[in-house]
Amino acid sequence: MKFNTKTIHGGQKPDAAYGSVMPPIYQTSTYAQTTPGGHNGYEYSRSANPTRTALENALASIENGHFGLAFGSGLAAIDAVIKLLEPGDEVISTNDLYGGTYRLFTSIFEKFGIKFNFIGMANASNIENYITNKTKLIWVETPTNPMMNIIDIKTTAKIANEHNILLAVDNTFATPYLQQPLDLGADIVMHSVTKYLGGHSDLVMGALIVKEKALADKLYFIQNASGAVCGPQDSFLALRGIKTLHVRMQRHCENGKIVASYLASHPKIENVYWPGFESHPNHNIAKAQMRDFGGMVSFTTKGNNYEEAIKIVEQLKVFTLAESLGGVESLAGHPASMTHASIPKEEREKTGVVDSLIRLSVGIEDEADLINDLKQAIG
Ligand code: P1T
Repeated sequence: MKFNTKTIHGGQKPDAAYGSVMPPIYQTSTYAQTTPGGHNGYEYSRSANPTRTALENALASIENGHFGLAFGSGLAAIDAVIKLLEPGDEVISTNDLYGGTYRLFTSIFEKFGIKFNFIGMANASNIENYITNKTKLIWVETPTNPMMNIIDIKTTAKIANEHNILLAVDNTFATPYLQQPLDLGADIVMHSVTKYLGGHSDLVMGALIVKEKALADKLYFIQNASGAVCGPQDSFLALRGIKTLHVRMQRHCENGKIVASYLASHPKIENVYWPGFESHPNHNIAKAQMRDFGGMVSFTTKGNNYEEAIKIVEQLKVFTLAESLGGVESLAGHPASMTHASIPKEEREKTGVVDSLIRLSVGIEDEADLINDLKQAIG
């Protein structure tokens, strides 16, 4: 099955009871048993729920994995991955990443004795400098949030494999429409389903997708034992969102290119971060591992003035000033004071998250309205 068919049919079959094409929302916590243990595969909805199963099958299919697991948020999915580790283990992570992931790693898991090295991975071979015999996981976001750095998944997977280290890729910004990390050698794909997969800014959810059964079993054990699952209503919405992922992503990419090019030509703009530019340091890697360049664009204004950046995001009218990304509507954010405020200023500025940085999630509205909105807000 090709990708554009998998988004609609992958892992799906009509419901056994009445043939409904969409799975029913099985709004139930529990399932009747004929005798203790005598049930049809479902006994309690933390362990499994048929609507969630339909979603998990769709997730596995679109990422070319064999097993999908859906969680109550993206961070809950990341939390489950780190719970594979033991005190004393080490993780090598991208230094530019979602602020909430950084906070989870440093404020929660460091105190349980897990050590995190946050490093630049623009040159993947840099990873080798940080590998010790305690390194158990490499954590990669690509494109990164919010600086749009591109990390070479294939080379990273080769390094991870040679040292018997797990590679997890946060594929939230790219989605499987643009890149499929499991095919490039990653062990785990993670999503904030809240974003492009859901696609309509109406739910919070996370996902993990893997190929290996033994790894899936460990993650399933953690999912059930820790309990951070999503409910059947949200599973239904995510499944509906996934069905239009390919058409939405195509438009996000078209509009992203138009917006990035407009900003690059604006005299008040200093830097535009978007992997589609030939001047992007890892443009060639982006071209090799991604089908297109996505709808996320970050930029800074000349003079790096905090107040000016705040004024711009406040004046936008079609773009909504809000956290999050990946919905049909365009959003603008100020990472230093919003999504990345939990990263200390010295740390975030090292990776380029400066006071004038603005991040756009370019939606699928008419491009003329988006450009006119930016024009009036930037001046
Ligand atoms: O918000 P949640 O569903 O828990 O997902 C966390 C997360 C993980 N990974 C990436 C790359 C993310 O961007 C996020 C969430 N990000 C935002 C809310 C944001 O505005 O950047």
